[in-house]
Amino acid sequence: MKSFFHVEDIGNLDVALKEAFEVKKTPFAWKHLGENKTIMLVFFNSSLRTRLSSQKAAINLGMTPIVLNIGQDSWKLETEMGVVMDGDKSEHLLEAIPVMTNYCDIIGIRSFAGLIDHEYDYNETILRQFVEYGGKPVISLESATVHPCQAFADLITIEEYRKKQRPKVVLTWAPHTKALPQAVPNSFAEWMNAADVDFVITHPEGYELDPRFAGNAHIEYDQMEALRGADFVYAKNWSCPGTTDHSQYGKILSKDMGWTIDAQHMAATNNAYFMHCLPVRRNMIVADEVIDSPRSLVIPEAANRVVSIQVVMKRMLEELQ
Ligand code: AN0
Ligand code: CP
Repeated sequence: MKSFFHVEDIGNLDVALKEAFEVKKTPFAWKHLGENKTIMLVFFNSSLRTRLSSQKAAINLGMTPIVLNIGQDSWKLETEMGVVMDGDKSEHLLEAIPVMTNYCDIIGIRSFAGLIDHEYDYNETILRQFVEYGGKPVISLESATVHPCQAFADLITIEEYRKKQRPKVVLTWAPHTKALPQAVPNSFAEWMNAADVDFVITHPEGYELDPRFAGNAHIEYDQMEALRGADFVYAKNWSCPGTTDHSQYGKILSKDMGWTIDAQHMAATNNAYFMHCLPVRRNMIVADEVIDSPRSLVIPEAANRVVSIQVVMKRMLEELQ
């Protein structure tokens, strides 16, 4: 695996899930793979789960993680091409990338969408430079349009808790005070479309995800209708993807608190499990009564973040042997 951005990068999902459960059962069985190997984890943005789960997974595999927080520990990096660097950015990505990749065998990068320029974000302009100029395997730790480690962990969680062969999984938009990226819903949709589930997306009009990710998923604008009979409810806020009108990209079109997942919403489901990638704003995205209920999977879901990224690192290390 040269890079990990999309569901295709992991290959057959049944094989990947089987491997995930082996990794979960015996996390230290591949400790030899990481001997004398280093992973660089570069964060342009905040993180709790991703930074900790990726360090833990690397340690489980016998690999040494180095974490760099851009702009705090490092120089501020210029990411635009051809600019006169007379501002507060001391170093350009063009030098920083090959320097960083010289010090490691695998590199993971967190770089959120700027939510200003649709084309810049949807071309994955920053991560593509790491692929192009770094020459080392690249893992997206949430980049402009995708969060594959999260979506893989979500799939593992659904596989663990499903009671039927083909569960109904509903991705629902929920309100938030800030404009958030589409990376989590994009990847979740991409992975659910590839999995054996009955997948429905619900959101207010204007929040249509890019068709590259939404695929053939059923879109239902009536949230209560979408939730009817659901086995898993996956809540997430995202800002306007600007799919048909790029001028709307990154805007907040609704703060409708009627979309917050509360007990009344869950009553429409088939006693569904509640999922969210975290961090979550309580009583905006989800009511306390739901996230605190025994049907909430947010903690096991976060625990599976170690498993998903460990499978990815393991496969990359196997190719480096
Ligand atoms: C980020 C997002 O929505 O993409 C990270 C989620 C894993 N969330 C926030 O910034 C709150
Ligand atoms: N779910 C997730 O990626 O969490 P962090 O932003 O804390 O890493």
